[in-house]
Formats: sequence, C-alpha cells, structure tokens
Amino acid sequence: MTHTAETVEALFERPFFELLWEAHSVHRQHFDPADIQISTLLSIKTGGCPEDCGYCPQSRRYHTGVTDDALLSVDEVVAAAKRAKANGADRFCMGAAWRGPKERDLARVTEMITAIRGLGLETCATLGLLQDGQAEKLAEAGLDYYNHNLDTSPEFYGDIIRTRDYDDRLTTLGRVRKAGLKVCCGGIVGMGESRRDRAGLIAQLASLDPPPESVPINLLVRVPGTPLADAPSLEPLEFVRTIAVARMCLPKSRVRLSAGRQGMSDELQTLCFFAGANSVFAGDTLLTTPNPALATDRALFAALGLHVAKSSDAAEEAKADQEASRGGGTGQRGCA
Ligand code: SAM
Ligand code: DTB
Ligand code: SF4
Repeated sequence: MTHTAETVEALFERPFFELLWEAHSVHRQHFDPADIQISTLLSIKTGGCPEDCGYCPQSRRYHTGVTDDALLSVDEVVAAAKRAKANGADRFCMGAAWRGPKERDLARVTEMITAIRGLGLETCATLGLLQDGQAEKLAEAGLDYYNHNLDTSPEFYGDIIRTRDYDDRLTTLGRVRKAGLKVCCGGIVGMGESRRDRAGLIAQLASLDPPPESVPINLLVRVPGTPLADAPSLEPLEFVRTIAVARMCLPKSRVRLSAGRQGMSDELQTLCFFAGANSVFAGDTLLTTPNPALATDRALFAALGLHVAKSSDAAEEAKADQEASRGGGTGQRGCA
C-alpha cells in the first residue's frame, strides 16, 4: 500500500471519533488490546554530542546542564540490566550520544549486548549513524533491535538538524535491515511542525519496506537551552490523532508512547492506548529527562486492565496463532 503525505493527512482530518474507532479496530485486528510492552532505557554514554539536533539536551552546542560523561563500563550496564529485569522489563535499550560509534566503542557495546542477552533480555541499541559493517557486528553480538529515528518529515527536517541529512538516516536504516536486525524507527512531534509534516513522517515510516517493528512516537520534551525550548505546545487531541494515524498506517508495528509522557495526564495516555499505542518506556528517567515512575505506570495499567506483554515477539506470535486457529486473514483497514 502506498502512503503519501497527502493521503495520510486526509486520515488526520477525519472526525475524531471516526478516526479513533477505525484505529482501535485496526489495533484489535493485529494485537491483543489488553497487552502493553515495556522497554527500559539506559543512557550508556551521556552528553557531549557533536550533532546539532535542535530538540536534544545532549548536544554539546547547547547549554542545557547535561555533562559530557564517558561510556559506561560493561559491569555498570549489566548491573542496570539486572535491575531492569527484576522490575519486569523484557527489553533493555541502550542509548549513546554519538553521531555514530567509533570501532573501539562499538567493541565495548557488543560486549554489553552479549552479556545482557545472556540474562534473557531482548536488547535494543541507539548509537547514531552506522558505517558499513557495524550493523553486522551488532547482530553477531546478539542485538535484537536497532533504534534510529527519521524524526520528522523530509521537508521539515532541515529546520531541526543540519549535521546529518535524511538520506544518512535512511542509509543507516538500510544497513540495519541488511544485517537482519529488527528496526525501531519513529519520530518527534510538537517541534512546531505542521500537520502535513506529521503526516509526512508517518508516510515515510509506513513506506519503509518492511515497516519498522517498533515505532516510538516522542512528544517533544522542551529542554531549556535547546533551540526548541520555546516551541509551541501541541494540542493534546492532535497528539492522539497522530497515534491513531500511526496505528492505521503501521498496523503490525508496536507503537510506543515515548518521550513526553511525564507531562501527559492519565486521560490523555488512555486515549493514546485506545488509539493504538501499545508500548512505553518505563522507569523514572528516559536518557536525561524525567519519565513517570514505574509504580505510577503500573497503577494506570491496572486501572485500564492492561497487562504487560511477556515479550513483544511472544505477544505477536500469540496473536498470529489466535488468527491462524480462527482460520482467517486480517486484512488491513482504513489507511489510504
Ligand atoms: N544519538 C543517537 C541518535 O540521535 O540517533 C541516539 C540517541 S537520540 C537521543 C534518540 C532519539 O531521542 C532522537 O532521535 C529523538 O527522536 C529522541 N529525542 C531526543 N531528545 C528529545 C526530546 N527533547 N524530546 C523528545 N524526543 C527526543
Ligand atoms: C526514542 O525514540 N525515544 C527515546 C529512545 N528512542 C532512545 C529517547 C527519548 C529521549 C528524550 C530526551 C532525553 O531524555 O534526553
Ligand atoms: Fe546527538 Fe542523538 Fe542528541 Fe542528535 S539526538 S544531538 S545525534 S544524542
């Protein structure tokens, strides 16, 4: 199915309840609507990044108070992964404030991946742009997912980032796929982009072949000192629409409510889960900014009757088994 910014924007324009109903229906066709997947995030290399991403507190170009720390040791990261596992996470994501990994750093990260895999956790890494051959090294170490976001539409991208272009990102995503890794790719909204840009981002994500298995949708965390510190806030219902349209256009992907949850009410998050979000980052810090406490999330999930998926793959396999035993295909609905 071909998606263009124009056809995706038409979905945004549907009456709110119609859009929500349609997105929820698509969601139920592909997932158990009572299931939610939890990932834990750890910043393994914080701050001092040479890139100029206008939203990011870790760029060394902006005065945000984030310090330039060294890459953590394998022991420190494995200890954090053990704590995450004890807290019920099944996927452990490691983020590094790099343009991309240097070979020496990559060697340490591959050691981390192998050790964390050995704990029985799924692994994800977000290390920036990958050079030829680096994705293969990550795959050999046992990495499951690589996160690399397109962030916004191709048209708006140059307003936010100048040190790497859209094609650089697509090249990295191609390398990740070629190495056989699963792709986690999404973007940020609330950066002052237009609805057409939000539609353009979703059209790009949906046109990746195959589409990403995980799609993080970040709501900008406006960090003082970054160029986007005073970006206009996004209307909450427009955020819900974004999640609904992402669900419709990426029916089989895990849509993750990512950065920005700390500022969201329970009711707004609930609408997002109804619209098709079925994953979150758990734990009280994302990379450098606050996130709801695990106990707060658990209370919300309990109130909504959501249960934590054992593993994203297990949940998808269970749904596929359920469909197979019903003897029917699912057919995608709605996305133009
Ligand atoms: N340095 C690597 C890179 O850029 O690919 C990996 C880490 S980077 C922090 C991962 C993602 O975090 C970015 O692509 C962006 O989507 C998201 N992000 C960063 N700062 C954010 C903010 N202030 N609000 C929301 N999302 C943010
Ligand atoms: C993603 O899309 N969002 C996460 C994860 N991938 C690495 C990171 C959000 C970072 C928010 C800003 C911060 O905490 O520094
Ligand atoms: Fe660096 Fe990633 Fe932040 Fe961009 S988003 S400044 S590449 S850490």
